[in-house]
Amino acid sequence: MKKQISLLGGLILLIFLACKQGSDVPEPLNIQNIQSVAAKEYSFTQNPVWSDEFEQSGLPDEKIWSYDVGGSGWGNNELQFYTKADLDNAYVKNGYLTIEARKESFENRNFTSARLVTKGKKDFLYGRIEVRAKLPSGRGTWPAIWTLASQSEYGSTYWPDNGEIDIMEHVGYDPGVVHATVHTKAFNHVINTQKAATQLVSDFDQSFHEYRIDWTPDYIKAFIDGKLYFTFQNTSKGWEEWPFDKKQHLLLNIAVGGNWGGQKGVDDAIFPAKMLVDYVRVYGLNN
Ligand SMILES: [Ca+2]
Repeated sequence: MKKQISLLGGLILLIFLACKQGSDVPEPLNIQNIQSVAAKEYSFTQNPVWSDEFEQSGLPDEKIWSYDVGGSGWGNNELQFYTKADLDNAYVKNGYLTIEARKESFENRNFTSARLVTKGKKDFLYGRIEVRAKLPSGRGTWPAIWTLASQSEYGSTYWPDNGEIDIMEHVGYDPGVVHATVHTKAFNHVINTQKAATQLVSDFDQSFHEYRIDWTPDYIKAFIDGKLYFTFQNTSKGWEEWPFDKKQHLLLNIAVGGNWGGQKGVDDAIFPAKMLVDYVRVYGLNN
């Protein structure tokens, strides 16, 4: 009986200790705590902060666009010479910008084309970028809708240290396969660590499609006609992985040949090759 009493006493003591310990357990997370650790929701301005609908015929609007000029190969052994303000290679008509790659000798090259850039005119940090375009087809074409950093702020070399976002790339020998890609110092194609995804767009050269990215402090997402197919998260491990907290600018071009576009050669019979752009719309990030 005595033993039983001491057992009962021990049990009561254990319950008491358990209850006391229980009071040290942190309170369960309340709803507010949960919300503070959930992913931040971003939204964009209802109207574009800038856009080009390409409604004025002639050369592209010089308030928005400049030209990268030359036949240097552009780091990729590309075959074209990019001309400056030449209506043969870049013109606006009937509501569309056309970039036209042509087979013709010019300077040191056998092809001409154009590379339009907004650098110094329309530079932007974060936002939703929409470009509605119909792409060229044919082996050897390499159209691109993309962004580069407007200043060299990080690292020792402008590229890839300061980042590149490819909203749309397509190589003619692989028809319909559209690529979205991010390049940084840690992730780039030279060391085969680039971050990328593809989406099949079988009528890429017959129909217009909207190529888009949403760029926020936390992620870059790529869409075609509103369908998400690529997400690159900010790793928060420094500029080597995420240099995308500085201004970038937009580029539109058709390259000919090159390390990627020319992997299966160039079909001379496909020229002229045209990319038509219906609009470029850039929306700001809401606070
Ligand atoms: Ca238009």
